[in-house]
Amino acid sequence: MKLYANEISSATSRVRIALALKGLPVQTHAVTILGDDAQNRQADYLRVNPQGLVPALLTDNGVLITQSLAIVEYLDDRFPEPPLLPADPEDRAFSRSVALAIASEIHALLPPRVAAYLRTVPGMDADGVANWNRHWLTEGLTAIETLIAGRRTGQYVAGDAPSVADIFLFPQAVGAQRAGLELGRWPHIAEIVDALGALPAFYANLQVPRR
Ligand SMILES: N[C@@H](CCC(=O)N[C@@H](CS)C(=O)NCC(=O)O)C(=O)O
Repeated sequence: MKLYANEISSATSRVRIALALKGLPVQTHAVTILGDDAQNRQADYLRVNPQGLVPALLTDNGVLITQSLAIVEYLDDRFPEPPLLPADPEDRAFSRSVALAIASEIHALLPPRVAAYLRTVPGMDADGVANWNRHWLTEGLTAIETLIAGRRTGQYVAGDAPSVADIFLFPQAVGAQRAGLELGRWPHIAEIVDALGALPAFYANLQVPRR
C-alpha cells in the first residue's frame, strides 16, 4: 500500500495510527501542503486526489481511497485485527460520531487552505487566524467532552480498546494543546489522551508541529 502523506497533517496521523495499531507496513509518498508551490494543489497530485488533500491511500489492488475515515474503515475491513470499531452497533455509531465531530466540525475549519483564504480577508492577520483556530477547537472539543461524558464506559472514548474515535481525537487534542489550549478544561478528553499517549502507536505517529 502507498500512503500520500504530510508530516504536519493531523488527518494523515489518523491513518498512520491505524496502520501502527494493526502493525501494517506502508510505503509513504510525501506531499507538501504549505506555501504557494505546495504539491497538493498541483496537477500531478490533483490527478491522484482531485480534492488536493492528504491523506490518500493506494491499496495493493491499485484502488485509491480518499478521506481519512474511509481509509481507516477500509483498513479495518481488510485487516480486521485488532478491530478499530466496537462490536456493539450503538457503540460503533458513537465512535463514528466522535470521529466525524472532529473531522467535519473542527478539523475542516482549520487546514492550510482555510488559513490561506482567511489571511486574504481584510483586517485578518496571523493573530486573527490563531484566534479563529482556538475558537473552533474550543467550541468543538467542549461539545465532544459532553458527548463523551454522557456515554463513556471504559478508559478510551468507546470502551477499553482504542477505536476510530480515539484515532481522530488524539491528533486533534494534541494539536489544541500546541495551539495553547489547556486540555485540563476537558477532563475526559485529557484523561483519554493520557491513556492513549501510553500506547506506542499514538505519539510515534503524530503530526510534527507546524514550523
Ligand atoms: N476530511 C479530510 C481532511 C483532509 C485534510 O484537510 N487534509 C489536510 C492536511 S491535515 C490537507 O491536505 N490540507 C491541504 C490544504 O488545506 O490545502 C480527511 O479526513 O481526510
